[in-house]
Amino acid sequence: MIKQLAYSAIVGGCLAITACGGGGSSSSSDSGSGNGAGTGGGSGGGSTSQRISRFSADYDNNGIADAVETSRYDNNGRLIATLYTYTDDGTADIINLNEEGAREVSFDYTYNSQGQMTSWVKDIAFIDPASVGPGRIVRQEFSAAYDSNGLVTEAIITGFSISGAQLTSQRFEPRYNGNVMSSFIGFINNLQTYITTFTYDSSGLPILAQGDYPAIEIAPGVTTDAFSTAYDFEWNTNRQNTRVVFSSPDPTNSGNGFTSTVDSVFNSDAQLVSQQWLASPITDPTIWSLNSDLRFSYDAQNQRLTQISWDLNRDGSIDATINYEWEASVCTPVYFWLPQSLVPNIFLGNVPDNAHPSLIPGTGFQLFDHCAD
Ligand SMILES: [Ca+2]
Ligand SMILES: [Ca+2]
Repeated sequence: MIKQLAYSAIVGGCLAITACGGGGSSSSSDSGSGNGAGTGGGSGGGSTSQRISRFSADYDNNGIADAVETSRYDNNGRLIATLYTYTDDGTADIINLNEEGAREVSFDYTYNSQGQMTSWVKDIAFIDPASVGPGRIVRQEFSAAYDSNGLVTEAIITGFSISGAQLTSQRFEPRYNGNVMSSFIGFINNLQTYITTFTYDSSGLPILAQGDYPAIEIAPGVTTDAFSTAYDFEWNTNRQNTRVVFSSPDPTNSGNGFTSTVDSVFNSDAQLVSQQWLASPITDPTIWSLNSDLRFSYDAQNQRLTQISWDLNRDGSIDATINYEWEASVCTPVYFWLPQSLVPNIFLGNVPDNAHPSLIPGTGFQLFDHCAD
C-alpha cells in the first residue's frame, strides 16, 4: 500500500504542514494536490555557519534512494530555491512523501530588502503529463504584503492547471492585537470562507486556534453546513510545542468527527528526537490520518539533523528514511506564514523568537530550519 503525504516541510519548509490538516478541509482540498506553501515572515534569528545542501529519501527503506532534493541560497544564506526529483529505484514505495505522480517539484522564493518573503512559485512536473487532469493544480503563485512593523497584512495564493488556466485564488487577511496575530480570515475566489481565531496563555503562547466555517450558499438554493475545527497546543518550559490536538466535531459534514494528536519529545539539547502521530478515524487523506512514529537523528555534536526515519502504522519496522547532507556556508533562517496550517514546530521544533512576537508557532508561522552551527 502506498501512502501519499507531503512533507517537503521537513526540509523544504511548510508543504507538508499544509497537508497536515491546514486550516480546514474545504480550503485544503480546494487546492487540489494539497500543498500550499507558506508565506510571509522575515529572517529570524542570527545567521549560522552550516546549512542543508541536499537530502535523499528512501521510500521503501531498501537502502536505495527514491528521491533527492537540492537547495539553493542567496548571498545572505537565505533559501531561494529547492528542486525535488523523484528518481525511482524501481521498487514499489511504501510511503511517497511528495506529490503523487510528480517527477519534479520546484520552489522559488523571493525576498524584499528587509528579508521578508514576498513571493514564491511552486511548479510540478509529472512523470506522465497526459494523466494530469484539467482540475489539478500544477503551479501555485504566492504573494504577501507587509506593514511597516513587518506584519503580514495580506497573502494571496493562486493555483493554475497544466494548461495554465487559473483554478483557485485564496486570500488571507490577518488581524492583530498589537503585534500578535488575533485572527485571520480566509477567502476562496473572493468568498469569505472561514475565520481562525487564536487564544493565548499568560506567557503569550497560543493554546487554541479555532476555525469557524460558516454556512455558505455556493449556488442558488445550495448551502453548505457550518462546521468548526480546533487546534489545541501544549508547550514545555523551553517554549517548545509538545502536543497538538487537531479536532473537529464534523469536518466533512458526514457525521464523523475526529481527534488527532501529535506528541513531540525533545532531548537535553532541545532537539526534537521523536514524534508520535495518532489519528482517530478520519476521512481527510492527509498526514493526520497516519499513525506513525518518527525518529530524528543528529550528528555527533547533536547540532545537525542527519536522518528522519518513519515507522508507518507504528509496528516497529522503518518504512522510509530521509537523509540530510550539510555544507559549511552562511545560513539565515527564514520565517514563513502558512495560513492554512497551524501546526507549529511540527518537524524541527523551532523555538519562538522573542524578538518577533508575531512569529509565534501555532499562529501559522513556520521556520525554514535549514541552518545549524
Ligand atoms: Ca528505495
Ligand atoms: Ca521505491
